[in-house]
Amino acid sequence: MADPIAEAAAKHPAPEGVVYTYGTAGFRTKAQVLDSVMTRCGLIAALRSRLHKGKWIGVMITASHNPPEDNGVKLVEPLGNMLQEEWEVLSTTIANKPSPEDVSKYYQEIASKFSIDLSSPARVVVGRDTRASGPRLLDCVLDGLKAAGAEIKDCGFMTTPQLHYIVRSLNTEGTPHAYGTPTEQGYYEKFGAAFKAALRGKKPSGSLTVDCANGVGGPKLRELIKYLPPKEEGLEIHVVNENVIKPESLNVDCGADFVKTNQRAPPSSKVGPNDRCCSLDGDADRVVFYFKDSNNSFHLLDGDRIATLVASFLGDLVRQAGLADSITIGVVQTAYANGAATQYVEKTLKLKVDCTPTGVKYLHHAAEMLSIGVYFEANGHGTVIFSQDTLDSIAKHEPSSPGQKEALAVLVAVINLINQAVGDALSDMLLVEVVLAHKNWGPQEWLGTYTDLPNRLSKVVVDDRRKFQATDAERRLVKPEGIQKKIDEEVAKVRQGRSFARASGTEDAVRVYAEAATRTEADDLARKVSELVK
Ligand code: NG1
Ligand code: ZN
Repeated sequence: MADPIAEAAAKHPAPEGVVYTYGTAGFRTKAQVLDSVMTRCGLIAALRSRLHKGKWIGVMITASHNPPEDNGVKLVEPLGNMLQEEWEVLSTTIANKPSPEDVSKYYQEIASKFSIDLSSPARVVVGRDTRASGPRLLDCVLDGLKAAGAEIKDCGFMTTPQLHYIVRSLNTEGTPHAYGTPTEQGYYEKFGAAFKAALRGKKPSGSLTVDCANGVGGPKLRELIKYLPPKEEGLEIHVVNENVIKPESLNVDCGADFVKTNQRAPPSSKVGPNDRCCSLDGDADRVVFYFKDSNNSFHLLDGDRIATLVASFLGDLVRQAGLADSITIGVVQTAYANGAATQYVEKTLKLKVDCTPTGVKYLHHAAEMLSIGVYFEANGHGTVIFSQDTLDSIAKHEPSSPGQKEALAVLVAVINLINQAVGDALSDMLLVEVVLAHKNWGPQEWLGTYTDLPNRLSKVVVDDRRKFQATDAERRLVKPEGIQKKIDEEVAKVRQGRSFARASGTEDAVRVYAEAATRTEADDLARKVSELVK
């Protein structure tokens, strides 16, 4: 009897000698070796949907900020979360099975292990970014899904957060927790209306120049603009780096990763002093802001800045609405957050800070423990999530003054403006603009809230990064033995020093972060710690 699973796997055989890992951002590597992985991810997605009783599961084909020749795939859970960890392991295992028969056998094994009825409905929604390898890899996913007998919804080009939005909306449609209309247009309608409502007649000053990394964010932002208030009343947006016709230009000399890593504007940037700019990454799930001051000095307003801006604004709204007794706000960061940002949240905003390992899933999980959890990685990935209790308290709160009523209205609109399924560059960008408009702030005032400690992030190539094992939210190394003591000794030599080394989850390297009171000390510390790691 024909075995459709083995047949699909045979159609896209695994190249020899490549070992795959479902890491922090799914599978991600050179596109030319991803065909077999894609088909197998289709199989996993169908199994996962069946385990969730036919709820929609998402498959996003993207390599985010990586170079154009790379690609990748990540799976999305029914409420728009990242794939559960146990299933990351199953995905890794199936991806590394050598023969089509092994793939089929393992597919059956997963079904038996979780008592999955293979004849029950499976539903999978697929999206992809603008990479040239996208259509081929999509076909590979579809072959897996068809073999597994899944119902398929192909959304074509999507930003990663749009796909998460659609997955969550499909699964909550018709329930009390309906998230939105499960279409791309539904996404624009929801966030466009929320932006208008959150501005409450305030007009953002000047304009915002948005660098779209020559990726999918460009055409999607163009579309979103049609649903925003006209520029005379709302935000004037200039879209740049939106060339998706030339996929080889994706993330090249532009985009959020370029700006954050190089701490400078894209070379093509032509904006004037104090003009607000932001850069999205290749799949529009992260954003960083920046500007040049009147002396032409570049200033980055990264994920830490977005987190502090948004947390302070939400804190004010909660207080002004008379809800401070029932709602507490917390900020979740990783060790890459600038020490000055952490101190500002704790000492000035007087809010609690949690630190988690790198990777959005850890931050999201920690934020879920809070009534309002603001979480951002320094590189611009992040969002805000509200617990159900918090949403209920806000919904039933009776304001006792016009001031409370106004604050409550802004708070409700801001909640709708935030993509709670996942960090979303477009939604985060509009959120920042709302906060700046309400505070009547330009980028200079935003920058003035605290002064970043000079810092350096370096990448050290090592023979085997698995030798580096970290603890304490990846701030300390337990292995190789003795290395942490040496790092501590170097840190103690500089003023306001802090440094840590950890194995990257997405690249074959160890990352070293160092900060200190001055640029020279930070650079020195990074160099010394890198030497220890080598
Ligand atoms: P790794 O390679 O594990 O450091 C990088 C980023 C993360 C996150 C992931 C997923 C840094 C220092 N690390 O992880 O924040 O964005 O990629 O894309 O920016
Ligand atoms: Zn991304």
